[in-house]
Amino acid sequence: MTESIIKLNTTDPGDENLLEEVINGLHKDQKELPCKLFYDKKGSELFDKITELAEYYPTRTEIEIIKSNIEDISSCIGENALLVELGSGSSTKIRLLLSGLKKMSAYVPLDISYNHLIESTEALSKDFPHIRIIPLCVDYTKPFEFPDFDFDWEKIVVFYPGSTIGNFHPPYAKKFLANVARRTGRGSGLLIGVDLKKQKEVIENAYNDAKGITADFNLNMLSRLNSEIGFNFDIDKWQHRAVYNEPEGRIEMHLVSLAQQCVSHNGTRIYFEENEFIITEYSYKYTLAEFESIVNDYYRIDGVWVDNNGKFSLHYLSVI
Ligand code: AVJ
Repeated sequence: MTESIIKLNTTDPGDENLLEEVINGLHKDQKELPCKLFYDKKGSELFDKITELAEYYPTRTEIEIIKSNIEDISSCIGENALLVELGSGSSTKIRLLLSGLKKMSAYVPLDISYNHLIESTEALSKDFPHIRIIPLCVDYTKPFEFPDFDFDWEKIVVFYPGSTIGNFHPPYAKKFLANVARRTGRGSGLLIGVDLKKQKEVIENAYNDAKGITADFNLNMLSRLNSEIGFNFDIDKWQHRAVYNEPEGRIEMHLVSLAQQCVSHNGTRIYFEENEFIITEYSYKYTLAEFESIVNDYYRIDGVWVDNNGKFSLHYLSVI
């Protein structure tokens, strides 16, 4: 019998530049806050709830795609892969992969939220005691080091589900995926989920759910600024809004100021007009051709899977 190998030797690196990033964002003409701020423990829990909402089609659809194509996906990935997940999001997807893949070398989830990472990893290790799990608490958009793995693996396969790539402005998405290719090396794989362009109403509903969970998720960012870095946002004076910017092909999440107001931090005051808004997130949608054009300098496309309604896509790319 194989031992359960889960190494909890990762630590919470914190985020030293967060305050600076926040202050800079709030001093721009168009005020903005970084979307990574969504994911504290509460935010990660709210996001888990979002993935189960009737209106939020991406998670459910991607799960469907994985289920219906698990054999093809598995043969793309091959045996003895070191599976690295960027963001340890919905555990349903990774569970499907861990159950469906051929023999694997290890699963390495990377996540910015320490508590979320440890909790989800512990749950996973109970159900997959024979799989080596090595969680790493890092901001994967910044340079970081993999530990020295003292075991064999055939190739690195990066799993980047959920269309999180949509958070990047497309030229930056291209750069980011080029970095992933450079860091993992020729022959490595990238299994990536990408949300597709579609009717405006369908997209907008996904980010304006009837239960108001997405609103709580968006507003949680302000509570977090209050509790963690000493701002004094009056949460009742802010409203969630999500609009699809069709020419740009992106959902925009806004926090709208319901009054003329002022927020302060250590003597720095920031003024907001009534109806002025802070941009908290962009979520870009692609056509298959658009996505292909941002990856084909660095990757060969080995597989593209789409659901029957053409809502969402999953791609297996090999680094060239
Ligand atoms: C995690 C970035 C893929 O853009 O759909 C969900 C985040 N924001 N509802 C998305 C999100 C509001 C989500 N991603």
